[in-house]
Amino acid sequence: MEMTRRSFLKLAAGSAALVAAPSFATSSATQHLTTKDSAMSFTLPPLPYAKDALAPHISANTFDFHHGKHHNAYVVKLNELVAGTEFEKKSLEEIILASAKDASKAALFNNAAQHWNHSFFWHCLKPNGGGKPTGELAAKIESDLGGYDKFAADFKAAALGQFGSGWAWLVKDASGKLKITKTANADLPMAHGETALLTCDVWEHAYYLDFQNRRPDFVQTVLDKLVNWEFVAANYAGEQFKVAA
Ligand code: MN3
Repeated sequence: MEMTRRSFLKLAAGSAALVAAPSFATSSATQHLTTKDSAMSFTLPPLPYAKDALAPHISANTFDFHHGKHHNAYVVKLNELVAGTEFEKKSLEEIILASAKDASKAALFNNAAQHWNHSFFWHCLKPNGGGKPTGELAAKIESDLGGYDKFAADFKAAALGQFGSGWAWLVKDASGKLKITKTANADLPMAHGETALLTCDVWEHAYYLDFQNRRPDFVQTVLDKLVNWEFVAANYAGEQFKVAA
C-alpha cells in the first residue's frame, strides 16, 4: 500500500477522537479524507476495542469471524472490484453513492456498503454501553420517537421485522427528524438521503455463535448492554463518520 506523508498525517489526526491509542493501522475508520490522495487500497479498520471487550454478550470468537473474516472479505473484494477502474481513487462514500442506483454495479455497491456498515457498526458498540441516551439526543428521541421505551421497542421491531439479512437503523432524515428504519442486505441510509446515527447488524453471522437463532435476545442485549450513545450523539450532532483507505 502506498501512503503519502500528507495522508498519513491526516489519518493520524483523524484517529485521535475515537481511538484511545492510535497507530498507523487504527486510523482508517475515523479519518476525514473525502477523496483519496492516491490509488490506495481500502484496509480493514481494527476494532475500536479489544475483541474480547464485549464478552460475554459478543464473544471474541464472533469477532474473529465477523470482523476478521466477514468484514475483511468485503474489503478484499472491494479492492478487487475497484482496481484499475474509475473508482480506484474515489472515497468509500463516493463509491457507495455512485453505485447505489446502478444495478450493473451491484457487487461494487454491496461490498462497499458492507465495508461502511461494519466499520460504522463497530463504533455503535462499546463495553458497558447500552441504556438510555442523555441530553439533546434524549430530548430529540422524546419529541420525534415518543421517548426511549418507544424507541427501543420500535428499533427492536425493525430488527426483528427485517426478513433475512440486513440492518436496523436510527437515522436523521433530510428534514432533521429522527426515524427508525430497516434495510435489506447491504443497503444503508446514505443511499436514501438519510444520516445514520445507530445501527444493529441482523445478518445471522452477527449473532449465531453467541445467540444461535435468538435474534430478539441479541438485539435486546445490544440495546441494554452495548450501545455507544456517545458515538450516536456525535453522529446526531453532525460529526461526519467517514471510512477511507
Ligand atoms: Mn455483519
